[in-house]
Amino acid sequence: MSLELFGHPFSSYTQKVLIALWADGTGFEYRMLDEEHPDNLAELKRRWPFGKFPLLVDDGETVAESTPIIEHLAEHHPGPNRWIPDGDRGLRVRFLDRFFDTYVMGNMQKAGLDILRPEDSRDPYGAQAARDELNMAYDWLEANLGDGPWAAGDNFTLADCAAAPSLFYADWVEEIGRVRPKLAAFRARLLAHPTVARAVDEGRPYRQFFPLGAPDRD
Ligand SMILES: N[C@@H](CCC(=O)N[C@@H](CS)C(=O)NCC(=O)O)C(=O)O
Repeated sequence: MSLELFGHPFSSYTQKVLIALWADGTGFEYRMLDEEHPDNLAELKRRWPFGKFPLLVDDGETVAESTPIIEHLAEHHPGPNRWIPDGDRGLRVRFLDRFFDTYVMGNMQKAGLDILRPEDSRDPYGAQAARDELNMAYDWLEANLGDGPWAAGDNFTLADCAAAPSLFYADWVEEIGRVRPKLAAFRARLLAHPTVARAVDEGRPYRQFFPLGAPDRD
């Protein structure tokens, strides 16, 4: 078996997959996407022209997109965690995974990355709309998260792999705040999970690259 993961320690979607790999104790070769490894970037683009990461390569087979990567791992390299349970609980996990990727991570990226555009190509209206929708997502989560401890109940699942990096960074863009105590407690619980704590630590040296400036916490 040869598993390679193309990614970067500060990338939220890379962290989503790393959390699953580490939690299962699955061995892999980390193909770091940075200036010191131009070959890795070239291979990423050759295998996946969109250039988005993470990307998994399993014995030569390319698997793109964080959720299908974790599903691929669950199918072909299962570990102790059940990333997507059967039945209604599994449906809830899949729904929450989509929710965190779309409404939290997606809006966090839109609001947070606008500043990287050339000044005359920025989209303040779109960035504000993303912030508004992020707040809507927080309110929805505050009202609809169960009593946990994890996103879909007692077990750490795919939904938590998506929730951890998305809430981690989203709170830097738009604070969850004290008005959403349940969501804030969930984020804190996620950050205390050993694999999430490791992902946060491995991303720490790159905090100066956070486009809006990283806050002095977490
Ligand atoms: N839907 C993709 C999103 C991946 C994504 O947006 N990754 C970011 C890094 S966190 C990226 O590739 N950014 C570089 C780019 O967009 O060119 C997934 O689930 O893996």
